[in-house]
This record gives sequence, structure tokens and C-alpha cells, in this order.
Amino acid sequence: ETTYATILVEQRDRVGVITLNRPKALNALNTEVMHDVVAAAQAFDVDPSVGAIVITGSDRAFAAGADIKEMSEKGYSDMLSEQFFVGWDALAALRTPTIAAVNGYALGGGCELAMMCDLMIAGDSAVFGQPEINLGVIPGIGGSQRLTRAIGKAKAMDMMLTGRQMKADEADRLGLVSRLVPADRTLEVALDVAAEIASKSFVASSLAKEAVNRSFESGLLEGIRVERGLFYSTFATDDQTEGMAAFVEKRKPNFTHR
Ligand code: CO8
Repeated sequence: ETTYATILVEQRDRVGVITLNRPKALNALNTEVMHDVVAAAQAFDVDPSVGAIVITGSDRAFAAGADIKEMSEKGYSDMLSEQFFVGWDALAALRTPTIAAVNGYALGGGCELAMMCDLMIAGDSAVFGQPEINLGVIPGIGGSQRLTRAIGKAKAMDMMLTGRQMKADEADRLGLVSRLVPADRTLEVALDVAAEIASKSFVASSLAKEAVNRSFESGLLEGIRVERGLFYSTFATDDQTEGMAAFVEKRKPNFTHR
């Protein structure tokens, strides 16, 4: 079992849980956090006993953004030569469904990290924002793209150009979050949703995730073509045969995730 300096990692049945753990910095996402989160998530991703991954923070902060102290010393050529934060892209490339459980601040890179996950369970204490504009920068791990696709241009421009914070109820209304829950139940609900997802056929859930993401990442026609190919490919799996047979025979399916 690997241990990490900036995160806590555990497995609960078929659910992998990653907890950001830099309380003194409100879970600011420095390079070390990136390496830890990505390593833990990739280890879960190749583990057949894991069917869903939950990423969470503390009651006060999911994450208050990229680590401003780390970034403040850097110049343009440092960013380019280090390919700063490019590692985060690996998180969006996981096959395993990911669920962000968000309480408190999800600002800047924290909001971007939450949006990188497939589902977002938000407590009513959650506060979202892209305050980079106040630091003279802009989002850097997909926030401008994912926020715009999630809540539309009008709201995304408002958030990104003013840096204003958006409370959980507005974020829920706009479709940024999957489920809004009382803050003291956020992790519990996220774990329940994760367990439910992990109980399904992993081949089907990872293909479903890929199909939705393709819609998010491309035009409708290309997305539909990709979906059709992925749909056909489910008919090469044991779980499709078993799932449909179980329905016809009026019994519960026994998926082998193959
Ligand atoms: N980076 C580094 N340290 C931070 C950060 C951060 N983003 N956020 C909070 N901290 C630290 C504070 O410096 C403070 O440390 P110390 O006690 O040593 O001074 C400690 O956490 C507690 O914070 P506060 O005292 O400020 O707590 P408050 O309750 O008064 O305020 C806020 C909470 C409103 C969240 C406030 O801390 C804040 O505004 N933080 C910065 C939010 C922000 O601007 N985030 C965007 C950062 S830029 C960014 O994310 C760019 C994304 C591009 C790539 C993303 C890759 C992941």
C-alpha cells in the first residue's frame, strides 16, 4: 500500500477514495498534489477491484485552487519548459468513473478539478469560482472550456471575468453539479453513488463515460458516430450477454466485468 504526503487514499469495497489533505493551505493544488492524485487515481484505474473513484477534500475546502505561492515565482518560460500542470490531464483520461464530493471552497484549479470528474456531488456549503482573473491569470486545466460547456457562455463569462463566487444552489440550478445535498451528507452520498456505479458492469460504465465525454469534447455528429461504435462494441462483452439474459429470465445480472 503506497502512502502519499498530500492525500489520503483508501478503498471501500469497489470504491477508491482520494482525500486531498493539505488543510493548512485549504488543499491548494501544488505539483506534489498533482503527482500524488494522479498516481493514486491511475493505480485505482488499473485495479479490477475498483469500479469508481471518489475525490474529496475537507468540510472547509475541496480545494482553494492552484498553489499561488508555488506559481508566484514562475515566469512564462518556466511554465512552457515545465509544461506546468499538464499532468492533471491524465485524470480526465481515466476509464474509471470519477465522482467529486465537494464541500466548501472549490476555487480556480479546485473548481477545474471538480469539473474534470464525471459526477459532482455538492454539499450546500460548496462555493465555486474561477477567481484567476484577480491574480492576472486565467484557468489552466480546462476550466474555461468545461465551465462554458457546463453552464453556458453567459454564466461562464460572468464567473471568469468578474471572479465572483457562486454558491451551491445556483451551481445546482445551472447544471454544474449532479446532486445537491446537505453538507454533512456529501461524502456519504458520493460514496453511495460511487458504490452504485461500481456495482454495474465496468465495461459498460467506462464506455458510457467515454461516450458522454465524447459528446462534451466534440460536435454532435461525431459524438453520435462514436456512440454507435461504442454501443456495437458492448455486444462483444460477456456482461452484455449476461445483462440481457438476466432481464429476459427476470433475475438479477451477475456481471463479471468482462
Ligand atoms: N494557494 C496557496 N495557498 C492558499 C491558497 C492557494 N490557492 N488558498 C488559500 N491558501 C492558504 C492561505 O495563504 C492561508 O495560508 P497562511 O495561513 O499560511 O497565510 C491558508 O491557506 C488559509 O487561507 P485564508 O487565510 O486566506 O482563509 P480565508 O478563509 O480567509 O479565505 C479563501 C479563504 C477565500 C479561499 C482565500 O484563501 C482565497 O482567496 N484563496 C485563493 C483562491 C484563488 O485565488 N484560487 C485560484 C488560484 S489560481 C488557479 O487556481 C490557477 C489554475 C490554473 C491551473 C490549475 C492547476 C491545478
